[in-house]
Amino acid sequence: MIGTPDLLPFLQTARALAQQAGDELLRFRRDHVVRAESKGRRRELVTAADRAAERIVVQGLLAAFPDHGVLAEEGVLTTQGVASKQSDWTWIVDPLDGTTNYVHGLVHFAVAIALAFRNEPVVGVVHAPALGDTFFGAKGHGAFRSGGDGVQQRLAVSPTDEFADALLATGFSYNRNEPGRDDNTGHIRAILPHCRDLRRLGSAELDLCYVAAGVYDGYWERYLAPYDVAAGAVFVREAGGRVTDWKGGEDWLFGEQVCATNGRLHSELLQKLAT
Ligand code: LIP
Repeated sequence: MIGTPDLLPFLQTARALAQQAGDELLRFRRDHVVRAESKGRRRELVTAADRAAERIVVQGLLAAFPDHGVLAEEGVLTTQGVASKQSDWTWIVDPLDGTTNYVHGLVHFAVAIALAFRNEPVVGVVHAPALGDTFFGAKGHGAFRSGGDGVQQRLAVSPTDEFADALLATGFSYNRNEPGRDDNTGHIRAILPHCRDLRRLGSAELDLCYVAAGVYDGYWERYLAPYDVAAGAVFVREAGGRVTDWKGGEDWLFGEQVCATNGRLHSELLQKLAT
């Protein structure tokens, strides 16, 4: 259904590993009291489940693709925040996007795996085990949802073209009270009065999936890391939407500013983010 001879094996491996890691997240939360540790800032959490899921994914990727780099959030088998090797191909892994939701017993959390070719994500999988939803896609071949509700769908962004009709989403970074950091409340004041409504579900990767699926018309957030956005961005582009930084440029993967929309509302959302 999807993929070229080049990208299909990558996608298949990523889907299998995301499934295994997602099963581990569910098993862990069923069998243990989840203890959250702070990653420095008190509100920035990590759990043994993040680490167990990352081990499954990274071990699998290193074994399957020894020539590729792996950049993983928790640094369990690799150095944190650093690709394991220099390569044109880098896997970008968030073993548990939405850790706060996971810790508090909410269902919006996901395993996210992307493959970037020269820093451009070209393959993505976002698996939300508690929802039973898997989003997957590859550049040039579309993006899809295999749903826990039994629905298999090709993703397409919404047709909304009036800002007043838009359901938007955002997030709050862990950077909040640090001096000089933008806590997003100014943007919310600039945007909320002009759109239909706003959501904050707590997983950036799932937020991007919902833009790709036409559920949200747009999404913005600051201070995210590549593993929070790489996979979902593949789907938004394949579904006909736009992903940029806040200036409308390409520095959204490492630039800590992401704006994703159905395309029609992109310039208006960027304008509001600039105010
Ligand atoms: C989190 C997100 C959340 C975002 C946070 C954080 P984590 O990722 O996806 O939506 O607002 O800033 O990055 O820490 O759960 O992997």
